[in-house]
Amino acid sequence: MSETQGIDGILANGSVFALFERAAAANPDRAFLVIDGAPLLTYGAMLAETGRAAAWLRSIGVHRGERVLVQVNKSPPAVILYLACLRAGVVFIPLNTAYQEGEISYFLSDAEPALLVASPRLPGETVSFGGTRVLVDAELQAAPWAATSEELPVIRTAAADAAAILYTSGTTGRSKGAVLTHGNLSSNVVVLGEAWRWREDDVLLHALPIFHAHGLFVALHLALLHASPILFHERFDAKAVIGDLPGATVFMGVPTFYTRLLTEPSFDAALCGHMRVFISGSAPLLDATFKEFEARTGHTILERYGMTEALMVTSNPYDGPRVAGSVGPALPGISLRIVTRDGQRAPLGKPGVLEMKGPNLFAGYWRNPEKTAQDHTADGYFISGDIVTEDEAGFIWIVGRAKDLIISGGYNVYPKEIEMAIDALDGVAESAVIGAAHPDFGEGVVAVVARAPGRELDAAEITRALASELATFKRPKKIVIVDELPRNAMGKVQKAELRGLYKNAFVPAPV
Ligand code: MCA
Ligand code: AMP
Repeated sequence: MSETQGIDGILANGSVFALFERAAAANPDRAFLVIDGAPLLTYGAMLAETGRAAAWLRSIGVHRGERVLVQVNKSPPAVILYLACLRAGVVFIPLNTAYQEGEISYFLSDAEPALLVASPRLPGETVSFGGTRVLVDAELQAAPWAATSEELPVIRTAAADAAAILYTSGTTGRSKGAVLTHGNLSSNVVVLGEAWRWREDDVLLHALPIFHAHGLFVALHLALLHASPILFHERFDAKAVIGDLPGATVFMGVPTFYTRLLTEPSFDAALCGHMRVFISGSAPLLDATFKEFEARTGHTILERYGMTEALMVTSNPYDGPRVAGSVGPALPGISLRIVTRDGQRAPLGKPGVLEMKGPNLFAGYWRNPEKTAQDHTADGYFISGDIVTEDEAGFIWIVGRAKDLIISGGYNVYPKEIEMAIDALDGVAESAVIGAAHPDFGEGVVAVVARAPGRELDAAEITRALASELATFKRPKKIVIVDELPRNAMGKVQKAELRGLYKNAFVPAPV
């Protein structure tokens, strides 16, 4: 049966959870989450538990359309909480566990959640925080809905209703919440299931974090859409992944996952013989990684491209050929165009900014109509900020970024945000943050900091000062203190020059 056959009625419910309910109800005895080889929950149990959790949310006063802000480690109860929100029509807002107090205060005031679920080092030690009810992670682990006997049915939502808000930083240095609707999530997962030929007997090895689109909406949703077992890893660990690979058929990761697997001598073709597909995204997959992976395992990694605001946008074909360095053509139903600096459509092979439109496109930035308008064209295309070319076969090649962005290990770091934090420190005149090639993370963050006249600066002290302000992955892995930053005749800081100067900050210079 084609994945789309018969789902029109389900899609009419509006809730993406209705898709998962259909698959789970048809396969109640199939394992849902498997940890260390032990099935923890069946799909039938998942349905019952999310029903109770959704009823519990309502019983504590969290209603449809309200928001739940969540910063907890990846765990089965965290997955149930997410699914319960979808089921109850409550808007789920996951936060990277690396975020620090300074960042979280902002999210709390911006999102105004009805419930905050957080780890104890956060304000969650109290039972309420500025009117927001708080649940600490330890309480979540005890499944507070366990004693609830009622199971809330799947709430009928409109496809245009918000399902989740994902915060993404931006070139202005302030995070903004991308509002993803039930319709966005449903359409994207159905398209991906077909594009990647998901099979009834697939088993997903899931080692991605579940606070970003990749781990939450792509990996988790594809398994849920087909009631496929998930070999559930709380974090990526190359040796643990290798241990579980023989029982899996599908693996998804950021390029760092693949380079780390390749550093393991035991990672070989025999381990991967039964694997159906390895998928990569969130950051550029180097040609060298693609080729080394193929030579070692016989598998060509399937690279795809997406964004928080638009979910998955392009994909290399499942049935090949998968082209190293390209992210493939547009997924079905998604319209792309490439626009040059003067507003014209770029000819084939010529670079321009990628714009996109389709059922995958988010509903706008949370309470930020100005930014929403700024990032869309008059005819409703979203302006990605990625510079791309298209070849004759319709394959997209990402050749640069119009936005000042560093992607480190699959996490986005916006230099502006780091520069603002550094510039606020005593003794700093100004700073410029750039990315440099990094053997593990793809790009690593480098801060070039100019001292104020007559002041001394210490790199270690800057690092310490940033600790409460910035998530670990955003903190510069190298800080260089200088007297002044290079500028052009117009007085603009020359980041290109700095990138050249520090390109070997993390990798040896060629001899
Ligand atoms: C951890 N650290 C990092 C990163 N991760 N630094 C820079 N970049 C990172 N990505 C810090 C740690 O805090 C620690 O700092 C030090 O680096 C070493 O940590 P390590 O133990 O090696 O890290 P890890 O815990 O193994 O994490 C690395 C990781 C992780 C497994 C690659 O970053 C990861 O899971 N990345 C996946 C990101 C992802 O899912 N992106 C999807 C975004 P210290 O030593 O100071 O404590 S969604 C998206 O982009 C779109 C929609 C798309 O297309 O998918
Ligand atoms: P995010 O805001 O976290 O969703 O990150 C989206 C950005 O990640 C895109 O705009 C791209 O710059 C980048 N990205 C995602 N997938 C790929 C890929 N396969 N290759 C290169 N860059 C990618």
